[in-house]
Amino acid sequence: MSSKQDQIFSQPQQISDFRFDDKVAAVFPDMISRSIPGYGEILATLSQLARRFVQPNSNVYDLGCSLGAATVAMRRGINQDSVKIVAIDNSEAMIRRAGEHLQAFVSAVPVALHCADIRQVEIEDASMVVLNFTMQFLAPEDRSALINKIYAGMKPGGLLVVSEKLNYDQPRMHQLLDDLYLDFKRGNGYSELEISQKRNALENVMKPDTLADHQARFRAAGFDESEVWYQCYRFASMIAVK
Ligand code: GEK
Repeated sequence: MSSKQDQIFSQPQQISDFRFDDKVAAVFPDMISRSIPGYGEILATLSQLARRFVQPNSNVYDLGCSLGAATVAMRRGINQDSVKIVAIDNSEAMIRRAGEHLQAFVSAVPVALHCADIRQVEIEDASMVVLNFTMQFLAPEDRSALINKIYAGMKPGGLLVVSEKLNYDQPRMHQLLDDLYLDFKRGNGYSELEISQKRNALENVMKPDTLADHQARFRAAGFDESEVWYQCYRFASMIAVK
């Protein structure tokens, strides 16, 4: 997916809370691939996981789909009949552009795109559910209810994938992993001004949990098995099976 270069925070500006508006949607593929280590590998692995876990006559959910990159990846891996992907985002700008992106790829698997809040949608007959860097944007007090609802709407053997930025309890480890991450952003061409202005814009909007928080939430919802399958610096992708 090609897109314009992300220069949103390149000039000094009055910083307000980060929003997934039209300006962000227009540069999103560039922004996310330069900001999340392993983003491409994570998408490629979603294809492989979809091939292994998606069941016939089931639904697949991409929650907080942005432009639909995870949907495109999963669609590529699905080899079962009567599967529908439901892709949801509450940013109107993202959903509009996601529709255009999805049309660029041929597939027999239908996709229903909805502009909605993932806290409000029903999850039914799901064999795979993906939250690829979405949960960190929900109010922390709403996260358990979402995972509980997903568990209840999943078929036995269904797979949940949750990718997130993490916090660490040990201050020195947190600082080191954060420093390594900032070097990754510098290496991808972001200036000190861009890095610090984006950080300020995200401060009230993105609230990472620790790995232990995520694991406890999975367990409390009923997932007996969960594991981290990918981690780089402060970014991880976790899987849980019902
Ligand atoms: C990808 N998964 O490319 N309801 C619906 N959508 C929401 C909500 C909510 N309550 N809160 C935030 N979002 C994508 C990347 S981006 C990650 C996901 C990032 C949406 C928000 O509008 C945005 O599109 C997305 O979650 C997070 O694999 O930008 O770091």
